[in-house]
Amino acid sequence: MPFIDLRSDTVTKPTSAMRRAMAEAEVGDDVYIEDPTVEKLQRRAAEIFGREAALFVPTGSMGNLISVKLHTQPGQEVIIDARGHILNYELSSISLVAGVMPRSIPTENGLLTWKDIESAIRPPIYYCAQTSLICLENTHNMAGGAVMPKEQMYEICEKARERNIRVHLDGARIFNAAVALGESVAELTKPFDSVMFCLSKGLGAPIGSMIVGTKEFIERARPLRKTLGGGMRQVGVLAAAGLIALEEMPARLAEDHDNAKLMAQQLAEMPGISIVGRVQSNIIIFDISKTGLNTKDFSEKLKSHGVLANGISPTEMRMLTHFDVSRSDCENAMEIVREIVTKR
Ligand code: TLP
Repeated sequence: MPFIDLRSDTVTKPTSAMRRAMAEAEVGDDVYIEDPTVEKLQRRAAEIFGREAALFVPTGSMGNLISVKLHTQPGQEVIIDARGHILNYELSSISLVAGVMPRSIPTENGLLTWKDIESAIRPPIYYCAQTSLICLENTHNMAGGAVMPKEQMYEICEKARERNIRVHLDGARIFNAAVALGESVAELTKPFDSVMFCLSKGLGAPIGSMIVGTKEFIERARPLRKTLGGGMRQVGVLAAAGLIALEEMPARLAEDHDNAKLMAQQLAEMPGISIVGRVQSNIIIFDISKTGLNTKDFSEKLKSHGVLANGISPTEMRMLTHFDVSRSDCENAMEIVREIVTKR
């Protein structure tokens, strides 16, 4: 029996349509800007986001890093919420490569407001590092897939512009946010200076992310991608899967959200478990401290029953739904969790 893998939506395997498209992809050398499939993917991504240009990058982490570096000068500060992916799971790359200092702000639900941000902007005094960038994340991974409403993002972008501060969106799961909010990704992300989104999470492509922005921004991003070792050659084989991810997969994300809500409802009724935040997309974070188990032991017990899920702290577990887990997989996984916690 294969595992029911709830560790992440990054674990999805390419669909058969993706595999076929990959096998048949027309390719060229993308460092020479000659790969027609990559060009097509970039054009479509720019179109879908209503932007001038887009660039295919190997990972979301590289897309974020390129964006942060292009919006800042070494020695400046970047505002980011304390649970942000850029701050916690991309090593210290923005400090190492872009030479910037993250100023992290703790929030209750991972979703920064302009009020939180305003008080963290450094005064224009020569001995203070200057704030040049704000990074937002939508949906917010470590806040349990929380969705930042459009108005909140727009207000931050508008006020930041008045202060001459750029705003980058880590939109690894922006298509999930769009589904949850019933808005298009173009409308949701319109005021941002740049957006990174992932093809390789809920959209199911095996590899790849995109950054979108102005033509000028993307022209500056291309040499930086090469500097970081991300200049790829006949990468149309990946872009072909990315095109299917982009065109066909957003429509099915609602199913993942429904499955996550179903699991959250069931988890909330189990002894010792409490859901962290409100489950709005495909991510569930739940506290197990009152079960008497730590997350390491909990994960091991799950694994021995065929379910994979990781702890994000000694007391909190994370589960994600995606197209490689069906509704009945989710129901079965909940049966197993129930058995583990009620046996105690
Ligand atoms: N997230 C991964 C892990 O790194 C935690 C996951 O399993 O959720 N931004 C956000 C919001 C992300 O969740 C991730 C990956 C990234 C950026 C980085 O993407 P990759 O893994 O392509 O570098």
